[in-house]
Amino acid sequence: MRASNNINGKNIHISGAEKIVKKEDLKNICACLLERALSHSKGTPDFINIKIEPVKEENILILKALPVTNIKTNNHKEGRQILVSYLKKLNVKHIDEILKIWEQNHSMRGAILLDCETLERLEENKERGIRVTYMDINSNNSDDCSTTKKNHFQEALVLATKVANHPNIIAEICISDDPDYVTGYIASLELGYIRISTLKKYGNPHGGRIFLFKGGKQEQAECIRYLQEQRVLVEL
Ligand code: WAQ
Ligand code: MG
Repeated sequence: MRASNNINGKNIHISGAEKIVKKEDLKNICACLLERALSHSKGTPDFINIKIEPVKEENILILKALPVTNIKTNNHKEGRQILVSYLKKLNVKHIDEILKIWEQNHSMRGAILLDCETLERLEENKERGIRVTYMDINSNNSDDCSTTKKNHFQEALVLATKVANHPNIIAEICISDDPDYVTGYIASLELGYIRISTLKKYGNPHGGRIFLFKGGKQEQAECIRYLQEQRVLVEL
């Protein structure tokens, strides 16, 4: 599902969500997604799109959720230092430049895919970014809307697990674009999901994601395909 608002001719993203469910649960899940689109703190959308596609069970990759580490920080500056320390642990170069690129790009629907050696952005559409799709938690619970209610942490863990499991992704860093959600993370297969309690100032409406890529040209295309198309269910 995706919901947006057209403000002065500009398309502003309000809400989006992905589900992989059994056919018999479709009706209920669609109603839940609609409810989610209509109750976002960013406002009432004037456009909602719910797209439904069949998925073959044998095409679904099942992944184990990344292990989670919680780090308490008192303010966003402290959070930033923690983030940098983990990037150093991963031997990432050009950290200042990477953080600048990450912070200068707001209101994208997707993420920046950055070659962390050349600092080249690899998305075809740089305004939109790469949107990771076709993923969900592996759960049987669809009797109510509990699996479609916005749960920043759980959705991020699903996305981060999918992203980190690509062999050419070194790390992901993320901050919500929700003004009142200041917890962010850095994730990688090696580090797991490192949750940093304060990574931006309360009230700041800017956020975004950046995926750090390392590899050759051919691997780039394969990585983009994986991020956008591989069906993934994540076991918590
Ligand atoms: N694929 C790629 N990028 C995305 C996607 C996606 N499916 N969804 C969102 N983004 C990008 C986009 O640029 C958004 O503006 C930005 O990420 C933030 O999205 O453990 O809520 O949905 O509690 O606001 C972190 C959770 C929450 C921390 C992240 O992101 C925790 C969050 P949001
Ligand atoms: Mg958001």
